[in-house]
Amino acid sequence: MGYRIVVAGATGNVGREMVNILAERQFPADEIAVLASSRSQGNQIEYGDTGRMLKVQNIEHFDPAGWDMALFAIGSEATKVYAPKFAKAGCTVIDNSSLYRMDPDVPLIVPEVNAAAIDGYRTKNIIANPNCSTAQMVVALKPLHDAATILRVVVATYQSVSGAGKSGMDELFEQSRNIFVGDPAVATLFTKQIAFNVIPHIDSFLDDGSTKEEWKMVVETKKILGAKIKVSATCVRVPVFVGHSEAINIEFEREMSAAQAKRILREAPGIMLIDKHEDGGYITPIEAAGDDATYISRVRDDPTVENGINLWCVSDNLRKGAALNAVQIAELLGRRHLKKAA
Ligand code: 11C
Repeated sequence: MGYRIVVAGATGNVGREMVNILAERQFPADEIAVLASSRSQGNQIEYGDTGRMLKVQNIEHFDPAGWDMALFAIGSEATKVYAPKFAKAGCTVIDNSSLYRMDPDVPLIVPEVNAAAIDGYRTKNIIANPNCSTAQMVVALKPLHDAATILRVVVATYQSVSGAGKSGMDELFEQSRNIFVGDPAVATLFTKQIAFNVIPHIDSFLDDGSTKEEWKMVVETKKILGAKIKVSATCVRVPVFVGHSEAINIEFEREMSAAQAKRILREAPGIMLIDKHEDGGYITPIEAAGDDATYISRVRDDPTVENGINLWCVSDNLRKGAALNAVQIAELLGRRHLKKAA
């Protein structure tokens, strides 16, 4: 017997990827329900490239009783309404929004990194998926932290417009087209022109001058890897459609060289090390888009500190940063707790 699984927000960027990844990974589902707001009710979504069509149901009228788990990609406001309802009905919510991430009664999970923490899900019957920029970073940090204990991380991100949803992708496309034909590049979603530009601002500003995206990288990394790790982040939006990149500087308590780090990263789960010291011997977001791996390149010693390295980390923000991680959590929940499927 397999699972009865729900994807809520199935018509958005992340929800569509969730449906595709469930199909790609042949998730042991007996039944799949795809939900969205009333606007999309009745639309059809293909289950991966299987040819099987799923009809979109209105989340408002959906009864979650009898469903095993629900992957949520509906944003914090809607999650506030529907997650407690689903969880209470016995359907475990795996939530991609930021709403529950810092709730002490909700585990924040990246399966390659802190799988055992999932056992705490029963209190609320909700599991949180981290922010995309945190997810790929902790995949890279975890094996290094195990080897030499990370003291401090300084990260600058280069985040694609798909992190801001389909409208972010549309804005980059329209502005680029307008610039080529001599029309004004109007900024609606982003605060400044994103085409042929970069914007050092993602999410809202906090009192200390940092942004909420930067704050999330700090507090989520601490929740996943341990409160002692110091993180300083600068998050930047770049004119890339899919794939977030990060330049990461790491300081360790014990000895760690670039050569050691490469040996460790080569064997680590979820990571592909592509690091040739030659033109093009590194990974860029265009090459990571559509892939599951977190790519690491440009690993090198940082001679300005005692035990420090620098590295470049790239991943598909819609996959490992969101949908893939959620499906991996569903698989983990199945294996460790629900144990329904063969
Ligand atoms: C971005 N990282 O690139 C954001 C998107 O907290 O889940 C995901 C926001 C979140 O804009």
